[in-house]
Amino acid sequence: MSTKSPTDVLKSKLDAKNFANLMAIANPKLHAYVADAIELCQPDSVWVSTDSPEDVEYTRTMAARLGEEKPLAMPGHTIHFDGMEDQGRDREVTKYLVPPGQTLSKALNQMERQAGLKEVRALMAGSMKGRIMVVRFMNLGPNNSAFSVPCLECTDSFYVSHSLNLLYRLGYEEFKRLGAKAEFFATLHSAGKVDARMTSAEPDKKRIYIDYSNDNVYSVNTQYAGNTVGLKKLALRLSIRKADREGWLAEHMFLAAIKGKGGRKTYLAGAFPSACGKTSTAMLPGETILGDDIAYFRAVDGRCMAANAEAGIFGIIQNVNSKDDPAIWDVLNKPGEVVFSNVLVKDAKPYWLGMGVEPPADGENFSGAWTKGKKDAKGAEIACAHKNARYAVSLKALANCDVDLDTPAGVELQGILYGGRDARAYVPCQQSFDWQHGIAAYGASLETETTFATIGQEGVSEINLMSIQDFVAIPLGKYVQNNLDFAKKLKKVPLVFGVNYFLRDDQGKFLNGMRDKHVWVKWMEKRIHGEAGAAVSPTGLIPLYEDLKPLFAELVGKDYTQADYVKQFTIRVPENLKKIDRVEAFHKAEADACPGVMAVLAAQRKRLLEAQKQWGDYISPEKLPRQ
Ligand code: SPV
Ligand code: MN
Repeated sequence: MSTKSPTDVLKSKLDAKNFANLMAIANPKLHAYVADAIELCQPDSVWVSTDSPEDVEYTRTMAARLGEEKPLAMPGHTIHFDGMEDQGRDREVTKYLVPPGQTLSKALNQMERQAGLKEVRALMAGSMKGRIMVVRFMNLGPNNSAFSVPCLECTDSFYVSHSLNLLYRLGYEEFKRLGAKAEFFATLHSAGKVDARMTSAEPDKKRIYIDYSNDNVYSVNTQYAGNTVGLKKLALRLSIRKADREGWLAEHMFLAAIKGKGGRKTYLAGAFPSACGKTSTAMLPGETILGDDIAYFRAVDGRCMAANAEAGIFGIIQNVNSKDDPAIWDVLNKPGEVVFSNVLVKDAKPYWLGMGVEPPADGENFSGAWTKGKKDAKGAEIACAHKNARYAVSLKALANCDVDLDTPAGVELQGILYGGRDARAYVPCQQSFDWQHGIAAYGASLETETTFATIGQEGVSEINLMSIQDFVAIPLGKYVQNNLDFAKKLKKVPLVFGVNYFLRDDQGKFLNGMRDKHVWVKWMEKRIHGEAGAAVSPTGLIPLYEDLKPLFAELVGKDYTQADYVKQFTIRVPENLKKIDRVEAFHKAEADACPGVMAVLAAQRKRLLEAQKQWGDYISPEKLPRQ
């Protein structure tokens, strides 16, 4: 522990201007935090961003000058590379620091707090020698709103600072306004030792530790934004705890407005695990987007109000092409501020997988100089771009950005949807019988497969409840219970839907087309307004053929046949019974067996068994009674 006061530490490292900018925020806790970060990481100097246009520009300039980003041919576009072993969120080294006497669910990666602090602080000691520490003030949720959560990030990466500018609301003025009242989340990040390409050079010493009892996060020896931009998944973990304390919800959900009859707008939120169709559902042509990753919900006068915690998109850039994702394609192909990461670059142009353009046979990618056929250390061929390559862009740069993105009151939510990666059981789209059924049977039963968005083996089946399991920093059962209880605060409860874009037939062929999701979402919009019927299946209320046929014609240009409908919506009783067994076993063993969930699953099993007795194993939707 230092003998110097925080003010003395700050005075010794900050020049007069930066010192004044920091002190303009009257928050002693914040001063002490920055002083501790300085003493620990020992940067050469400290830069405090005030969010002025010059400061925003300085971040851009420094990211380029230090080689963390390189300019691309298109004005405003840059490329950033992360190291070979730093291409996604790293579950193994991301841990909650649990104080003595507390426990978290078994499914959550955790360690004893003191031991964790000792380990991560030792790795960060002196980590910023020779570098500048950047101090950033940001805000989650719209500024000056009940949703706002002030956040501080100290980092030695101007790429991280640049990402903050694109993805979040600037918060220096908010911090000044709040002064000592700001209860802020704080992230301390250091890229650690870097190589000549400015990528973190010691991946074996990568650690992302969440000291939740203090609302602090440590991140070291990594650059990948999902591990380093504190306001993203690291703050989501802290937000879930804050929401638990204060009686609201922080969710891993997109937020979008769907147009309907007479131009009405209906707001939907949706949870999908990474790489399961979330951004493309939030970006359907003709609709408007408020967010693609993290939403906050609050009950206000009995209504469910929602806001995007973020203000930009850190999106996967695999299979983004002009046909399937026109709005994203547009922004990635015109001048404007975009940071690409881990794509292939040749002649200052970016190339990615599934772009619809033949990539060049050489260039620079996340592995350095790349030529087709290049192998990694294990002998596996390195693709031209990483599957988890990303782009960062401000939502306001999108032509389809919703006008209410920054509205302090948020927007009124009328529906939520949960989508997994379930090859076997759930139909492509259904509505729950009520809120409890939806939360338990769709959200808390969400099955998926691991994808490239996290480091490790792909294609392993797992349960990822509400697609948020990696980020739940309270006991899982408590998190689910909070979701179940939330409806009690509402007079108008949003409808809950389940979608599954990954159902396959017995030959392994997908039963959904890429664009079918637009039909499901428009059907939901009609259900919300009482303009579509439904059949009652054991797992939920399913669409009627006559409502889907015109939607397919209008939105997909497809002649949707009765046979297509039967294939997609046949209830597979044995597969659904097995699904319940898996989900129940998971909740019993790992997720504290929330009683509300167990009761809903038991009732669903009973309905399935009764239906099986009446109609057999595979039930055509035409046989089911109408609502
Ligand atoms: C996800 O993987 O769910 C993301 C990107 O949204 S990350 O920042 O890596 O979490
Ligand atoms: Mn996400």
